[in-house]
Amino acid sequence: MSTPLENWVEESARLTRPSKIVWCDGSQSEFESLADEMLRDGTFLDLNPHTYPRCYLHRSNPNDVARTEGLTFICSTRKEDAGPTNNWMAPAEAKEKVRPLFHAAMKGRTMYVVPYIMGPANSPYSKIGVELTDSPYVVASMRIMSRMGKVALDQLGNSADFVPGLHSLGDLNPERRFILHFPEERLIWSVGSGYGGNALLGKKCFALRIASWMAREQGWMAEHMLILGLEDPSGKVTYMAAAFPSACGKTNLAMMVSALESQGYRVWTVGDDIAWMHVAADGTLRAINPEAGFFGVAPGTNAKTNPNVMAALRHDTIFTNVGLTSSREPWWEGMDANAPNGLMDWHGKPYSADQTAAAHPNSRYTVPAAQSPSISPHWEDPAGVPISALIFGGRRARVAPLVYESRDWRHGVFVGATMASETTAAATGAVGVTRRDPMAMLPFCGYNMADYFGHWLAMEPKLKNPPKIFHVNWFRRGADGKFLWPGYGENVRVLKWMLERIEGRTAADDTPIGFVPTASSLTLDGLRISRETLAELLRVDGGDWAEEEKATGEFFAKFGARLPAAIHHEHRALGERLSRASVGAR
Ligand code: SAT
Ligand code: MN
Repeated sequence: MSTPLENWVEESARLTRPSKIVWCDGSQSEFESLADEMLRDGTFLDLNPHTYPRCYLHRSNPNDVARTEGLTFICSTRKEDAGPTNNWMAPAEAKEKVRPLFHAAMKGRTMYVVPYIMGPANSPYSKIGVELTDSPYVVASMRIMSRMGKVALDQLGNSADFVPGLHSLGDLNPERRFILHFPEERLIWSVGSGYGGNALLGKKCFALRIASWMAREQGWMAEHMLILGLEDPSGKVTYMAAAFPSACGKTNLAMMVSALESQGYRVWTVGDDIAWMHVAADGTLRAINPEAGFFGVAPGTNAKTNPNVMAALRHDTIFTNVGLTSSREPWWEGMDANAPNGLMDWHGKPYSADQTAAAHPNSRYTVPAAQSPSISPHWEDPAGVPISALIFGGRRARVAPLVYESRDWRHGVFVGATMASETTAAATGAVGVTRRDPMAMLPFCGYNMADYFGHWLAMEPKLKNPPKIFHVNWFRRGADGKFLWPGYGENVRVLKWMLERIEGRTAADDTPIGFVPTASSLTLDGLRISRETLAELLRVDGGDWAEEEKATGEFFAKFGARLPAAIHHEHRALGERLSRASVGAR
């Protein structure tokens, strides 16, 4: 008798016609032989074995360098269940359209069967996926990003309880690229891309789009959030989860070297991108990081912005689309001051100074989480870590102050639902355009976002002590266009304020948008920042917020009658508080 997994592998092989099927065990020797094969065919270039042992550079096809949101679909039976913010195709139609692209797609190639666990191996919150792929780069990346191979197969046994994901590089033509999610059968199909979130199916496809659907059905949360622990001088660690859109600094925040270390505050990393959160028997919200590695943006990463990751990626790391120095070391913009002589760009061509960049702006490192000096001793705790604060944030040149605290859970959900951010290179399309990105889940929510807001609201009564909800903005700019806040390790000052709010120990101004720190409640010693700059960082501008309130209304209108009444209520309440304040100010 064959198992459900064997049946699906066989059925997929009949469709894709690989010349060989390899079941991956996740071992070091398997990785080494894959790496050798990729070195031979040019998929991998080796890096300096003395300074970057067991590290590789991969150059992707130049038309395949980021997630392609326009080619990503939620294929639920009913269009309304995908909602107005997702692309939708009916399941049967989607399969009819895309099946031909899989037909004999693996001819002359190997099909790798990649079983993996999202979450620590022995956690009740973990889930199993299996990816079938013809890309050895994907196999090598999945081995870093998840618990891959024998450990997953052993845990699965003969069970049918896994999320199947079929992936083929196809011909890498964006015209024939589709990333399809069938949430009702928990199935993923991805063809035509070998890149990151399009191809490592455990990550955005499973751990967010499919998992968010499952989480709503089962009463938990799958969120685009980092998880960190803030240690105070007494040694107590308070855990926080934070949602920011792609390429807005989640990894750097999660791995921060605290500017207040001498005062006893340090940050421990649990996760940098995705949080699965469940209500435990005692009513606490417990988070696990379903991933095992970091797939971080390289440009801008350096010894100042993220010293922990710089240390982590000195061995056993895969680099994608970065530059290559003459001593075979990876290089990217912002790593150090000047491009070294003899540099090759991400296409493999000699770099010249009139070029915009040597590394692609969405170039990445893929590194095992355990290699970070900041990794939390609890990062693989099967019970997860208890979350005391949820943080939302985006890239906003104006409007949003450095930090504010929502009035309560329901208002916090509204704050998350109204998040906006300037777009980045993590997805194809224009960069720097402000778009609404609720909870940083716009590209990742596997169902109607109005229902998603409803799900957030429905979590509150299950929680004994709902986490406090905050909003941050590290990216506010002054009239001269320069960032007002130094960011990075200095962000711990904001985390410390949050901790003191959680513990009821510090002051805030009650403003129409929520609680904003008083100038004296932030710990600023050792930081050179003028009183004017600080005032500007914390300012709630009535005019800007009136516009914001209007734009929010336009965004919400998309959801029609499906938008929860509580969200409408919060929107109206904000409007009223803003107009009362503007009358008061006159
Ligand atoms: O391409 S990924 O989705 O893996 C990275 C990101 O955009 O957050
Ligand atoms: Mn992400």
